[in-house]
Amino acid sequence: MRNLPSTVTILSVPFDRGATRRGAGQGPNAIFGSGLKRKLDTLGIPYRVEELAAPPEMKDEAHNPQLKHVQEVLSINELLAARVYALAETGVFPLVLGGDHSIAIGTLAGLTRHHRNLGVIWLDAHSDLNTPDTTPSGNIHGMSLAVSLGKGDTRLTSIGGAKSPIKPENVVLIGSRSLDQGERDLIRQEGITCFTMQDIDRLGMFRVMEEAIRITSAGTDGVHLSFDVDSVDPKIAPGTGTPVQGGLSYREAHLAMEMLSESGIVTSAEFVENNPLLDRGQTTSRLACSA
Ligand code: EXY
Ligand code: MN
Ligand code: MN
Ligand code: MN
Repeated sequence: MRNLPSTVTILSVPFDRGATRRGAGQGPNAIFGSGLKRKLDTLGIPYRVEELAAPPEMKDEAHNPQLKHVQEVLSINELLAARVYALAETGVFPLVLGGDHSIAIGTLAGLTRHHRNLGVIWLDAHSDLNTPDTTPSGNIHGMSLAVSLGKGDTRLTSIGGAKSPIKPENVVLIGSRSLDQGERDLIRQEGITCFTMQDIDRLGMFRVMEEAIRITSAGTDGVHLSFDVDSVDPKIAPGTGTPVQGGLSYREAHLAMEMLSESGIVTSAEFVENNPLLDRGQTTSRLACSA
């Protein structure tokens, strides 16, 4: 049994300055090209599509190697936060298509202006919990969850204005297998639930998802799914800029989505890091449209 959202607005965000490798900016078009609209029509879900204009590329005048392309990241995320907030206020399901994972900053800023106590399911090979002090790359897509927990550069944490920061106890990481030391420290300090690939091997995806659903829906007023396609094994989803071996199988990824759909808890979602320039036969985009 599925619970389908009543109206969806797809926000296409062709932005990839939060990552080193370019190409995720072409992710939304590749997903449309792989049949997303047909799929939604078949399921009978009414939707609208809006594309956010990517900010003009700026010369990184005050280049900060710990915070690369911060001006462009600020600019797209302010825009995105405002749109997501407006949609959430009118009861529409925001479905954000990235773009690199730095756009989660805007999505979550908009959502937490509307929701007082949001649950977050973060499916990702990484945890994106770096700050300018811990980042090994300076890439902001590796910092988005930390920013949404109120940690890091204040220009980033204040995107979207006054909001209720996400509480660490409402966050569940799934599929983690590439964590930097600073990220591990933060997970421990903040008590964030983290189901690594080893946990999935041992417990099975079914139990992991049961727990994730229980934790993120307990006392919350909405649940956001942040789906980084690099959570899936690169053999199945090769079109991504920071692939890590040993990821989710096709069936594990499907089971996760099926259980979330049945639970009816998800109030918004984003699909990010799909890079068609690195994809083979658009298998990653097709996976994003499969059901
Ligand atoms: N942890 C690494 C960094 O911060 O540079 C890699 C982050 C990759 C982020 C990808 C999208 O999830
Ligand atoms: Mn990510
Ligand atoms: Mn990732
Ligand atoms: Mn399925």
